[in-house]
Amino acid sequence: MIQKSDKILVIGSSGQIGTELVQNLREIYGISNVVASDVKVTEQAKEGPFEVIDVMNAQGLLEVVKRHNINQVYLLAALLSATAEKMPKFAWDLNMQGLFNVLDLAKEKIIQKVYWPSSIAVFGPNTPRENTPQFTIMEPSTVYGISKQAGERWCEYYFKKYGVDVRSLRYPGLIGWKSAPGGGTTDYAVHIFHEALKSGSYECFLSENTTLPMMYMPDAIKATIGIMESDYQKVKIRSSYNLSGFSFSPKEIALEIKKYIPNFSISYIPDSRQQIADSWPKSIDSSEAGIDWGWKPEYDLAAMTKDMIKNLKN
Ligand code: AKB
Repeated sequence: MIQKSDKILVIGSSGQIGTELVQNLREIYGISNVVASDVKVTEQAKEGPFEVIDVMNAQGLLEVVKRHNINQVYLLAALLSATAEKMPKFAWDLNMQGLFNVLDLAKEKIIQKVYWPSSIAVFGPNTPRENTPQFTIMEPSTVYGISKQAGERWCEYYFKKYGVDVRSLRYPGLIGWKSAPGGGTTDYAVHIFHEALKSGSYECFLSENTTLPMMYMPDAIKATIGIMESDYQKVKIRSSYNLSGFSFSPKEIALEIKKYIPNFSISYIPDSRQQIADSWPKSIDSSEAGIDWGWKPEYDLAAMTKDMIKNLKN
């Protein structure tokens, strides 16, 4: 439920999700009620309230929260899968300490609601890969996945022990035209569009039949704001919800792009990200999210491709 008094802080607001989330939240809550923040000043600072926040600095975070009377925090600052493998200790520190600093604000009742994203990376090589259920084997083999799985456990713990209203989604790979992804294994699904339009060819870092769960950004934003605005008692899972859009492989998305750019060509040179992708599910069962708070995706591969090409051409 939206309240006039809501004052929202988005941490890590200049990233792939944050850029679009801030725009959407501002349309709903008003520009002055949504404070964007990142570790450094970005172009976003010109569009509305903006603060420089290092989420590892609990005192600095508290000062901003108090100064703006913040009651909801969306914590998006994190290192993604591929980057985290390059700096495991820093990834663990950032992904965990950032979460604790925000959860503790809610535990102390300084803020009322927290959004924290999890990921399909919580699953691992022993997880059933097709239509992966909400509750299943979770033995992540990446630093990012380990930090997300631990984060999920802490979210549920803070909910049960301290009554913290924390909500979370396990994002699949996200595809959007407004902002670039950074450091993920699913990033190819965005780069491929830019390269197809720029040079007509793309060298993919995953092999042709690597099927992964993906989602178009408008659906991801709808789900994110949707779970945050759902009634408290409807959000029954306080670790993180499975979230699904559609699944495809590099070969399948290339074929879809060819419908608009017939001469487009793709080649495959798998790198270290292949191993990460091979440990993740191919498709996700998100029926709990549908039953509990009404999740339903709108876009499939064809609709997403059409919209991406139209917008990137513009
Ligand atoms: C990544 O590839 O690391 C992310 C994710 C699936 O969480 N996009």
